[in-house]
Amino acid sequence: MTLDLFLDNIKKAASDFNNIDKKEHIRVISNYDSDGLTSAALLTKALKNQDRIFSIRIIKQLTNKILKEISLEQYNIFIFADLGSSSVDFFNENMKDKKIFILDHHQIKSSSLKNGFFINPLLFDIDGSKEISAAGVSYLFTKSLDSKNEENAHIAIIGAIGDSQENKGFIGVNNLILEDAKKYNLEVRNGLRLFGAYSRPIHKVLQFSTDPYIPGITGDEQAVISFLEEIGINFYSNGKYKKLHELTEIEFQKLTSALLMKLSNHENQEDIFGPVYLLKTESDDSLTKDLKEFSTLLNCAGRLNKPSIGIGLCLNDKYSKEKAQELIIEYRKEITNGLEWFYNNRNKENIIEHENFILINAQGFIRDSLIGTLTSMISRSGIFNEGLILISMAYNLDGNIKISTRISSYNINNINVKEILESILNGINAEIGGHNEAAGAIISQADEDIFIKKVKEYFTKNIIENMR
Ligand SMILES: [Mn+2]
Repeated sequence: MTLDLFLDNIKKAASDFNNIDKKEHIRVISNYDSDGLTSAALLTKALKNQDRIFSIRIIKQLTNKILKEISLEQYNIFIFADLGSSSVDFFNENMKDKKIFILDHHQIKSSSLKNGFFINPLLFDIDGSKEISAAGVSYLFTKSLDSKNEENAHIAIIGAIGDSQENKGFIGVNNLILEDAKKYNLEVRNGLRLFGAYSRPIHKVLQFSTDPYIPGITGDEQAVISFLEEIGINFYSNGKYKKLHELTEIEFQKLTSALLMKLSNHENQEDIFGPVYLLKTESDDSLTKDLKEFSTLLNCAGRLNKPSIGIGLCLNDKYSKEKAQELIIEYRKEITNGLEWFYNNRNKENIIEHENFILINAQGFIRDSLIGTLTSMISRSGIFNEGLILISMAYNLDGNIKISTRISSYNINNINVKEILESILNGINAEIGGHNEAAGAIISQADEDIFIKKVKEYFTKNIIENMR
């Protein structure tokens, strides 16, 4: 029922959009993460198909400064993807004469957009943190514009994975989109859910596995090599390191049972097996074969400030694919350095580990655009109890602090970290965004100490039970 109403709403918006004069320039504003870039790519494909004139701007966050800039632009038609839900009042007041399409899944402040279409699953009681992402909304919108766009469904799946909506499968609307994708280029296999399992050599896959975190293996190249030798896996032959799919059946079984042993104390031991999402048209060693890797690649592009490469990858652009390898090298370097910094600083002055929360103050040691990703990686590493709240901070170049909040492992208690962040920031000048599972904010560096003090106060006052 609610789904029908949601789809109706999308259809209405799409048919209105289809009536817009082809002379109108369409301005697309989207987010720099995987979900935002896939949304932008889906829109790009659809708008190109319609021979429309359009331009895209990718931003980190819809700040007041950027809103003001946008409101002064001369365009008449705007599409906001993966953002905009908390700016409806601004649009109503300052962009009255524009037509606005919001394709989003973030939390809503006010629901009535006067001058356009506000498409958000939350308006229809559909869980925007688990059942559909902005890429999913953008996909459904473009599919309503023209059913031909159904062939792009896999791009929406990449966005949903990027927003952590995949948990050994999908639920809700995402599942419908997955079924569409399977009709075309997507293949779902049951396999080893280790990052880079197709594109990277085995020893690297194990060394860099943070989801799950493999005790005595993750992060330690020498330990990985001894482990593989011990269990009798020949991971190097003919001058080349082998990849997982190059192992014999017997070697593969040896590896998986040895990994299960290593993870025997791990609650989610079986998590290393499950659905793997692969593009049929990509070769086994392609960086865009496995959608989980594809999604990470898009995050790299965004976070290293190269969003056009990310969008290009979704459009299967040759130049972008050539650049992908460089991106990943640069990104890995930064991530490895960031994780190293984290492990070296645990329980020192910059990292507080409390029974209800973890506070990581990375200051200038980690890039602000990477702090959210690193916090997500740490939250999924299995080193903290399930349901614990992680709060990270990193300086940006404007004299501000980027704050990221995540929940350790899966959100079993249905905690809303955005609400928690809002209460902590009460009284501090901040711009807050996000949803139940992942939220962020920007505050001034001048408020660093007061913020840390308020985090501690919040968690001493509010025992986890009260947040359930
Ligand atoms: Mn999103």
